[in-house]
Amino acid sequence: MSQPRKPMDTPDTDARDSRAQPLRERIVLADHKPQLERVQRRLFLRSSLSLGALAMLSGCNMQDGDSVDKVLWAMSRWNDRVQGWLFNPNRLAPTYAASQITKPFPFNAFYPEYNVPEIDGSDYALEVSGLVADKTDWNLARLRSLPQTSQITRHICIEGWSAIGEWRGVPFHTFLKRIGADTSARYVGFKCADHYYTSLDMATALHPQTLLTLDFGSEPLPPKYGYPLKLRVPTKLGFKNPKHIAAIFVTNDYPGGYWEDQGYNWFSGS
Ligand SMILES: Nc1nc2c(c(=O)[nH]1)N[C@H]1C(S)=C(S)[C@@H](COP(=O)(O)O)O[C@H]1N2
Ligand SMILES: [Mo]
Repeated sequence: MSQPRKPMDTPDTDARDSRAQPLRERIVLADHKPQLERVQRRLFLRSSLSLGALAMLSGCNMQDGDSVDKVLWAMSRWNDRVQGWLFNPNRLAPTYAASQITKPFPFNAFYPEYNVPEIDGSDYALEVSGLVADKTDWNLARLRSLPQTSQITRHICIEGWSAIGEWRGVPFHTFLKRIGADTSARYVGFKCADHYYTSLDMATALHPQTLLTLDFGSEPLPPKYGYPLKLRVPTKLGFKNPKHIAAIFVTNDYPGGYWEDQGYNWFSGS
């Protein structure tokens, strides 16, 4: 960036002096919306960033021996914030006809299908914690007593496949309101029975199509597709759709995720 302006364009000296601070504190985008909009405009107008700008935006100084990985990871976190501003959280994902459903629907997890967890629905209890008023557990009967809705949407996996499926369950915003979640909090985190974990921004958690899913088609979720409970998030990539959910928590502390912590872009959606 040739003409430095604060805060994204903080002059080089500042960028160097502040390197010890956490990225979050140096790039306080939320508090600098007008400046962010200027940066966005420039990013759209220009097809590429200079190395200096990349260093400044990411908080990494590659001359100091930062790895490309570290820089890209920092850029990815920065990109999350930009995307959060760019995309309207109420934009709907496309829906499809029953005739378009993919059969058989693919299985995916960080382990092979023969290691899918076996969960006994009769003593299942979903834990709820963090910034919520009502922390009582939820068994399956109680989850099924809430209003249910169906959707046919496309699941897109970062590994290069996609498939259309039908899921049924409780709109997640209904559930969050029911447990008295603080919807001004930043994140909703998920812990799964197979030790997978992920998290969503609150806007996506409240999105009208985000579904706390109990059924796949007209049947309870088969084990491989996340029995007894998964979150279907059609506005996000597949890895942000946790299966076998054991616990849900509302928090202001960035919870990360299994793939996110290995460098996948946290926002990963539209
Ligand atoms: N608990 C859990 N949830 C998970 C995963 C996992 O390994 N464990 N993998 C994610 C990924 S990368 C994908 S693509 C989808 C696959 O869901 P499916 O088996 O229903 O197609 O689940 C997501 N949710
Ligand atoms: Mo995936």
